[in-house]
Amino acid sequence: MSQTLSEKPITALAPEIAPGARPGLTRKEIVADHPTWCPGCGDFSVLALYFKLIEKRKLWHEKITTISGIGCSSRFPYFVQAHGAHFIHGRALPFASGVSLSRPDLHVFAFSGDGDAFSIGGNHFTHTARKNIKMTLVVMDNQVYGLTKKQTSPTSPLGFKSKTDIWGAVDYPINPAKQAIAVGATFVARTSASNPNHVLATMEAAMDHEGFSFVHCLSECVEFYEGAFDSANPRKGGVFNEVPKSHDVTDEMAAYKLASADFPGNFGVLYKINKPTKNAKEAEINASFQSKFTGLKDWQILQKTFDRMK
Ligand SMILES: Cc1ncc(C[n+]2csc(CCOP(=O)(O)OP(=O)(O)O)c2C)c(N)n1
Ligand code: SF4
Ligand SMILES: [Mg+2]
Repeated sequence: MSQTLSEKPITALAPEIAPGARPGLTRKEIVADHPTWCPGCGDFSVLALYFKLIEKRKLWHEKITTISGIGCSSRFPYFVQAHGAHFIHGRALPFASGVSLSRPDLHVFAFSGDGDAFSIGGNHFTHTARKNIKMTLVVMDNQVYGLTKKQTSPTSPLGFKSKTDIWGAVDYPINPAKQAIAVGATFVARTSASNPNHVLATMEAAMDHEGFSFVHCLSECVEFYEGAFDSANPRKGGVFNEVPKSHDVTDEMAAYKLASADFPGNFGVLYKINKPTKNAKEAEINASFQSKFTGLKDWQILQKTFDRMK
């Protein structure tokens, strides 16, 4: 990156552009490697809208981090020219939690697949949500394991034929939005890669939420589950029903009921409440502790703690 870092106090977003001030990133600056997804994969749309979000909100490289687990969808950070990590299968959230808690000045985005987030990473989803750690998790749900070439995932519908269920899936699928509300996520939204404007608006609202924001994004795997989301796509004869304007997003029971509607259900923000984040609570504890050691450097405080333990 050729630009020098700003000396100004760090904020999550770049300031208004004044003459001579550092501008936000352009799409050209944020695009990395050529995506290796199959032509027509829904994940292309999510990536393009992430670039748009970064450009629109004038984020700088060091103000955003992109973290993922393993899967086709989890290749995401490879294609973003910014800080990030393609981490272990199912473990994007613990990694993202560490970044979020130690760097309150930037926004953490985690991208997962349905298998990564709800199968191997299912426990991390629960605990990150209940702790209300500030970050945005976008799950690109294609209702199949794409990377490993068509196994049943936790969101595959009953009867789905795959390499692990050759006679059709017999296990009841989970409903990601319902699960997110139940485990304590403070922002829960549903969108679809086939509706670009909706994806962008949803990711933007999620980013602005002060807490754990979860975006369930339908993203078709054209190779192993073609047509899975046609019923939610008006261009394919389906319907894209938005969350009714009358819906109270702070009403947990109403949100749960709305999230329970038969597939494809309603799209938009289903649930949003404000609750102190783990980030804020830990910062408070740290500040009160550090106030007892004014004038000392972090390592000196640590040394004092070790000395006490002798
Ligand atoms: C510990 C471990 N177990 C299993 C795998 C094999 N594996 C890689 S990706 C994947 C599933 C990916 O499915 P999903 O998260 O839905 O992503 P998609 O490829 O569909 O985008 C599996 C089982 C692995 N890499 N590591
Ligand atoms: S296998 Fe499916 S999910 Fe993976 S890149 Fe191809 S279309 Fe996308
Ligand atoms: Mg998948």
